[in-house]
Amino acid sequence: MTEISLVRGDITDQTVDAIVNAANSSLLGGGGVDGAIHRRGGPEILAACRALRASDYPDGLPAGQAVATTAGALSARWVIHTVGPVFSAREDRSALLASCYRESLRVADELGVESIAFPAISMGVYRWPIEDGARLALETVRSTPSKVTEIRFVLFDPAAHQAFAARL
Ligand code: AR6
Repeated sequence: MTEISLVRGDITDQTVDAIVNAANSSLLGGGGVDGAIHRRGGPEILAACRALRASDYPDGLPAGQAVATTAGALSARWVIHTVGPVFSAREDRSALLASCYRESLRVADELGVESIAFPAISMGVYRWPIEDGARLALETVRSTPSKVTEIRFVLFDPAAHQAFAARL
């Protein structure tokens, strides 16, 4: 049984086995939750991302995929970086957003992770509408078989927290 919970707050404060980063394809940092994770996790995370770029992703990590690194100075053991799609009103990119959650859980399973924290992937800079993003996030994790026993959504802004709470 997987327990799904919601918390309003900062994902870098969470004590879980893995936290998920809403990264960009470069894996080299950015703003939003990505900036917060690299700031608090320290340079070890960036070094691990650079190594992954050099070894496995010379052209960057494609949207919808996920990859793990150390969590550096964070209390989590791992950071699972995933790249959400930029929202488009013309093209339905829901499958890519669902893939972010599924692939993150698959990587978590490979690592033996029991507890994981997700941010609202694509629902900031990438402009995904929050109600739809919340529905898709919850439906996807509920329908993805995994050995993870605790899935925690950590919502930074009140509107996102409200949208997830309305759906849970
Ligand atoms: N903890 C939890 N959630 C947070 C935090 C935090 N510390 N900080 C922001 N959020 P975003 P995206 C929320 O923009 O839309 C970056 O520059 C935020 O309020 O971080 O996937 C990357 O490098 C929003 O609800 O990610 C990429 O270039 C949610 O996290 C790009 O932004 C996601 O917002 C990715 O955009």
